[in-house]
Amino acid sequence: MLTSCTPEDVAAPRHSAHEADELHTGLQAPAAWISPKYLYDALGSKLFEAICELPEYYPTRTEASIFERYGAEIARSAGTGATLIDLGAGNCAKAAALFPLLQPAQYVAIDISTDFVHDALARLRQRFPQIAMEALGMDFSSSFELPPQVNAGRRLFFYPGSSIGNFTPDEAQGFLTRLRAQCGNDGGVLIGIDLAKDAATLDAAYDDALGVTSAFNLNLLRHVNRLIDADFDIKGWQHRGAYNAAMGRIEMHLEARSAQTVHWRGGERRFEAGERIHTENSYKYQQADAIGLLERSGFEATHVWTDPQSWFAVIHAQA
Ligand code: AVI
Repeated sequence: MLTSCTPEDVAAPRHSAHEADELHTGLQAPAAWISPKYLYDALGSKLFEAICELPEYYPTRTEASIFERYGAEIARSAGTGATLIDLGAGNCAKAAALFPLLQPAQYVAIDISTDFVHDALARLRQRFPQIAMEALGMDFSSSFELPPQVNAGRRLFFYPGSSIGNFTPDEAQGFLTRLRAQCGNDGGVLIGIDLAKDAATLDAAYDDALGVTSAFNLNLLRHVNRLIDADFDIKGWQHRGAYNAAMGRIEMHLEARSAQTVHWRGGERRFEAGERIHTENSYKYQQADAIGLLERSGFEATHVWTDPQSWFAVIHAQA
């Protein structure tokens, strides 16, 4: 449902000086960029939920089919009774589907979209009153300090949906190394990673016929307008999403439909017609490279499960 209006949509702009600096730097760069984290305001999170329902967007349903088919084996490998820490929890649906198998002692849902994750957890508490739960609104991509509300017991990080693909491989290794440091000696990670496949399938997944991914990408400009008082005219931009085979990644860009000058608090920039702002990468891994990435980050990959077409991998890796 895309119709509800949350406080985040109508409240005064909220931003930190760091965010304003980061946005300013990206917008002034010769090849302009905006971090993909700005895709996720309240509406962006709902649009991403809608993307996950699209026939073209295979990752969500392929990953779900792996959990459905191998759930019992996954639970045997990952163990029960851990503190389950869901990174980028969104609507918490993926983790909730695993509760009966993993039986977590505590569930910690972390997401950059604070209101969205708090609302999702409030609903989940009613369904699973026996599980202790915490919602944390934080950006865990650059630093990683878990607050004291997170239990000291064995930690199982849950990082589904191939969100790891939104980092460059170097950033991904840095992130997983920080995660490893939070695992102690007995923790681990259950991670979903999208695998390399034909370009036509990938292109369709990131440029769908209904235009939901286009709306998701363009909504980032709406979010930026709110954060730094920018005057992006949404209708003056178009979505571009396609596989870059040389880089092994999907790239999303926003392309100016005509020459225009955009102003924001503390800066301005002229964009020529056809000029682009790079908004997201989504790396697609070979299975062996995904395992190598985990092992270079200090994990031992204990099990890999894939679908019959080998489009997606779920990996349990131990500290
Ligand atoms: C969240 N992340 C893994 C998604 C992806 O596939 O890279 C974000 C997304 N961007 C466009 N469609 C979905």
